[in-house]
Amino acid sequence: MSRRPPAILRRLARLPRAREGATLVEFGFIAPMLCLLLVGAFDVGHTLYMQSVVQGAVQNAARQGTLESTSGESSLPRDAIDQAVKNQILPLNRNADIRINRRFYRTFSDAAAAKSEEFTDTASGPYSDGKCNNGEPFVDVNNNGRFDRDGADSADHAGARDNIVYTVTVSYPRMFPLHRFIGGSDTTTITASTILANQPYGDQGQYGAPSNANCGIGMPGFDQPTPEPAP
Ligand SMILES: [Ca+2]
Ligand SMILES: [Ca+2]
Repeated sequence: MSRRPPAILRRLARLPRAREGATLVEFGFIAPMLCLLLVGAFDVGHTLYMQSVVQGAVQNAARQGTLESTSGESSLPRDAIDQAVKNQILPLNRNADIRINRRFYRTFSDAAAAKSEEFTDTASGPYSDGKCNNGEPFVDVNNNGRFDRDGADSADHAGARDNIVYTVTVSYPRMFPLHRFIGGSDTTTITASTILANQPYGDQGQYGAPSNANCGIGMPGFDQPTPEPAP
């Protein structure tokens, strides 16, 4: 008469043929990858949604900005437009940093080119840096007394028929911690811009002949647009 092996040994003997729980083990292997894909999809989806909201707000603000009441030196109507843009974005992310910039060009082609005003870089040394600084001479095409890397001028000086480039840059901490797994920035930055011509409520202004000026000293690697004050 043979004795039955202990229960624990019988269970161990069945273990190589056991299939119970295999699905759970397999899910354990793929779960991290699945979670990563879901977080990535949420992050991309939220970014696309923010992009569409910001672009829509920019288009609406630019249309209002072409009216005569928003042109010239007065900034009050423009402040109201900017606040309307912020009011559309902030409910989606209270921590968003919103920067708004207006620049103007006489023509659409100038706006599309965004060509820098010409300057003469220092021949050698730290100020031979592709930036306008160290008192380097530049051609002030738009006669505003400043070096303009984008060839544009402040919208404060814009008038009828001028073309305004309206740009909104929104930065906010990532909604989903994707960067902790795949690296990259912990901040999402979205930029939206548009170009619209001011309404023809008057004649368009004209620039005079370009003048010559000099950039400030500043630091190597940075434009120093404001000319140094006379000693
Ligand atoms: Ca330079
Ligand atoms: Ca200038």
